[in-house]
Amino acid sequence: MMKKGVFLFALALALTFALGGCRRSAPPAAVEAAPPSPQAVAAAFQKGGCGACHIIPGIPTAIGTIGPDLSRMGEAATTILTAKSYTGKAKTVAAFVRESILEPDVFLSTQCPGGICPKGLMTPALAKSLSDQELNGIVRYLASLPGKSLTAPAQAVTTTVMTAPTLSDAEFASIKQIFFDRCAGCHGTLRKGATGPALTPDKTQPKGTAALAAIIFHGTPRGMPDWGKQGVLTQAQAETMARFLQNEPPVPPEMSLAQMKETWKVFAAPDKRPVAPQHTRDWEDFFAVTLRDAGQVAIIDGDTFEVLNKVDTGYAVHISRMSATGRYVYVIGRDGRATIIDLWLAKPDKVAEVKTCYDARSIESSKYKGPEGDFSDKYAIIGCYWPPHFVILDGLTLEPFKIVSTRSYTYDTEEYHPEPRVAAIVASHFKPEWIVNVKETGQVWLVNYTDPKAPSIKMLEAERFLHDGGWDATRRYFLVAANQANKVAVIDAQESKLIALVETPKTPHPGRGANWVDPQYGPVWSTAHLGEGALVAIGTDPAGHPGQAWKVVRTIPLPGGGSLFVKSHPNSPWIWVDHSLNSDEKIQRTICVVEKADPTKTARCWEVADYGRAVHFEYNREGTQVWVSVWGRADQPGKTGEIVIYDDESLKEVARVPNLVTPTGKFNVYNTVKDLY
Ligand code: DHE
Repeated sequence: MMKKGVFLFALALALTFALGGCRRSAPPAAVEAAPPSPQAVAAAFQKGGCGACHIIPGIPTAIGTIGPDLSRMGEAATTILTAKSYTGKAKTVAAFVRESILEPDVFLSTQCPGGICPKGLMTPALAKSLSDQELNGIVRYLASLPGKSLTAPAQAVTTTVMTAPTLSDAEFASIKQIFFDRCAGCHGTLRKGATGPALTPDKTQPKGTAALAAIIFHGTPRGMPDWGKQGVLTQAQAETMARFLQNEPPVPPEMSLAQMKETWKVFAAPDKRPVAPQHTRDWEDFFAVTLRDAGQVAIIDGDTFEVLNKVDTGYAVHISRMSATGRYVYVIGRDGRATIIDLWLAKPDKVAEVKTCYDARSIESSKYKGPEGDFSDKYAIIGCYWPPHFVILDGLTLEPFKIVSTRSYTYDTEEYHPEPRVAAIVASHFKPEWIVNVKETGQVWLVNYTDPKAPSIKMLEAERFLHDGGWDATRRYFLVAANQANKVAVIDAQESKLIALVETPKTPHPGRGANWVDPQYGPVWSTAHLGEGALVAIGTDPAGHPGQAWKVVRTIPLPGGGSLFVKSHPNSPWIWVDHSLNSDEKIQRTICVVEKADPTKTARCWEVADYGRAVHFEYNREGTQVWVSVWGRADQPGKTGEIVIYDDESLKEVARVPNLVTPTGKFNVYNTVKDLY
């Protein structure tokens, strides 16, 4: 079956820009008798940008996979017209094709990646840029598929448009920053692609401005956010971004140790800090909560739910991690600014900060205490996206002292990569080692910090593109998502080797995952997925359950894809899962629980709020309450976001911490120190 919904979504936008005014109504208009030339039809497809989202036979650049493959459009239309589920007005195949272009939401195809095409994915505005003749040519051609094919002309069209559109200096400067803030995380600063596809000019120019702008504005079912619909980008900005993407990417500057040190500030030297907590609160049950768009981390008391302080940090803090003792919270901003917060102060506050990169996602502390030394709270490590390197710092002051570049060669093809970004980092409990995941080269580096000025590094070959992951319950095995490969790589931290690559559904995204004991298969670790509504359980007990180890032993269906995080706790009967990036407004704020005792299905799913997206979970120390973020919008008073706290036994709401600005990740001190999830 074919999509009505998406096909010309690219096309639609084109027209928005061109002929904003003139509207056509959908069906009747008969296809004119004289068929347009193949050249004209190919040019019309190109003008509408249809190939950005669809595969269209005869159009070499039409290889998009955001919407349905249109190779059998006419045949599919015939089937749909006779189906009871079709409620549109079309009576003929041509009328159906025409309706699907002009009123794409009348019938939603089931053939988008991940299932039914979301409403609004293809905008009727695209068709406005086409003349009647062009539209009719497209309709006639699609209605004839399969069986016909445009030949040579499409090639000619392609070569004529392969030039980059221009931008003014002001446009370039502002859109470059927006790209860095919003897009570089998935596509790479040099746009070579990772979680999102490559956006180099050879890929973007054939799509053209209209189609690119449509994707940027409306998003895709594969996880590209709908920046326009979210109100983050205007139509004009989407169009400027589309032009920017067709030009060569600018290369940002490097950063030296001297430059890092210029940003280094110590607000309270270690010898000026308290030797015991200055309050009587249970600081091991504090939560560090990212207030994303406020550039702050809130420290919230897990017993009383009081917000003890909102500490100014880097922009859009990505994660917080605890020192081995739990006294310090290490925080990393997307802008590469790291902050250390002392929880023993009467009012928990930052004691040092430094910027070691322009773009970063990970930070970790040294956790090893054993025969090789006590490294508790001694060092910190920051993983950077740009420049592509990691930095080792003093654990108490954040003084940076060692930079290690991750630029190297892809694990499989041994090709040089200029931007291998550092994704998740975890600290081993068995050895004085950090496990550093290098996204683009697909390598896992085991970095020994016994002599951190001269760290020894073992480079394991794993898979691309490494993203996020966590320990199994014994903390011997580290499981990390290679999200583009639809795999989870398993590292044995004790033996220092890769032991498995587990096939998963589309685009695994575990956060740190969830550990639990399956009634049938024993100890398992779970991840959900961005690309598919599925929660899987992977066996993690090679000694006790060798037949199940490093295999997906269970796949539990979810209401939809777009999941970012799962969570559990040894004391909990549940596994919790979100759907934050689902394109459906209701599903994106729906969370589900799966019962460990009956893990064949979700036990309950519900909407957490009537606005925003539900994202990320964290337990209190005892594992009796679960905190869920409602991720609102910083510019919508009353709906900026909040945290909802549930009783983990009854699943009843216990409290809300209201009026927080876009809360995302929440990190309980005790659980983060112990890696309980
Ligand atoms: Fe994250 C973890 C990267 C988008 C919230 N995110 C991680 C980690 C990486 C990463 C590498 C693992 C860190 C570790 O364990 O050391 N995230 C990226 C991206 O590159 C991406 C896809 C795009 C981007 O531009 O950043 C991205 N992440 C998001 C979001 O949009 C989220 C929801 C909100 C935000 O901050 O922008 C988000 N990411 C989080 C959170 C974690 C995380 C809350 C930690 C989960 C945990 O429980 O450990």
